[in-house]
Amino acid sequence: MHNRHFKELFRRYEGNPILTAADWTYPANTVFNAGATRLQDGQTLLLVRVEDRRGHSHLTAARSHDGITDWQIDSHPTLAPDPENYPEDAWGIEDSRITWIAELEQYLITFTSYSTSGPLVSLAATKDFVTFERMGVVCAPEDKDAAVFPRRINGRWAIVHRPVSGTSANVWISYSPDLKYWGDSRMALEARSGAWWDANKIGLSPPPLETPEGWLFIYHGVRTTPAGCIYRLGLALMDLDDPTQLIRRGKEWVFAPVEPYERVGDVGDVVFPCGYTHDAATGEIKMYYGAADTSIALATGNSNELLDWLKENS
Ligand code: BMA
Repeated sequence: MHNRHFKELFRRYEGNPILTAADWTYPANTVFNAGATRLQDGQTLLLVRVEDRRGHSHLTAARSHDGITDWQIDSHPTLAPDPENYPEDAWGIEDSRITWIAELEQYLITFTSYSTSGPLVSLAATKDFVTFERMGVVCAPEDKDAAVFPRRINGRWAIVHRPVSGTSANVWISYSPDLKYWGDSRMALEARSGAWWDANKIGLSPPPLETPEGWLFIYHGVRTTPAGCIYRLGLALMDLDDPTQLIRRGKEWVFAPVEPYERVGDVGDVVFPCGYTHDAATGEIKMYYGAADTSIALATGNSNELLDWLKENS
């Protein structure tokens, strides 16, 4: 259902959803909210959140040559909760975000560990998505929606995250000299209030995208309605040298649950991307999003168009 009065910044793949639990190599309730990256061999890798019938999640890799079809799915959990060594994994691990760190020649993966004290942010490193080095808890509960920036900013590593305090949940940035000790935390993007689509609760969706004009944030806003929550996506542009400084923020959402597979599922009315692949030459973004906490769908956009839209709509 397309509304001709609005410019469509993300075009849905006609074969959506691209992955469901029925595609899985072992029993799963749902597959959704996948981190994404393009591997050195050109394949697209999704690190998929797989929820089992206990309600606990783990992460499993799926690889594809075109990033759309013919996914090769690992036959077992690729990164499983490890509550014996990491008690914060007690109720599973969820919602990975993947950042390629050229300086370290490895990927850093943030994910939610669902601890008995609430969700928190864990960090892991990998070179091949086969073996992983767990780097512990980087943000205490309640915190999630985290991603590491792809390079140091003024000599320090930086992470976006979303702490929750009372009824307010805003996007923060913290810094680290060594990827272990994090601090100098500041709020970067504040939820709006009242009737706004992004009132009270927002969070980063995929990792920040570096553009010549600033760090592009695709973030989700959660609107609470008498019928439940609606998860939609908006855009913000942050300063390259100081990503806590907002340059532009879109007024309207740019992507929202519309199609049946986005509106109906275990949690209806949710579009929730945790990753994309970006072609620097053309600007093409393939955005992978969880649909209704049930399946994985694909929508395509262009970073230049997103930046142009922000100029006219912020
Ligand atoms: C958020 C996250 C996501 C989930 C969404 C909708 O808080 O936990 O994993 O997709 O809620 O249920």
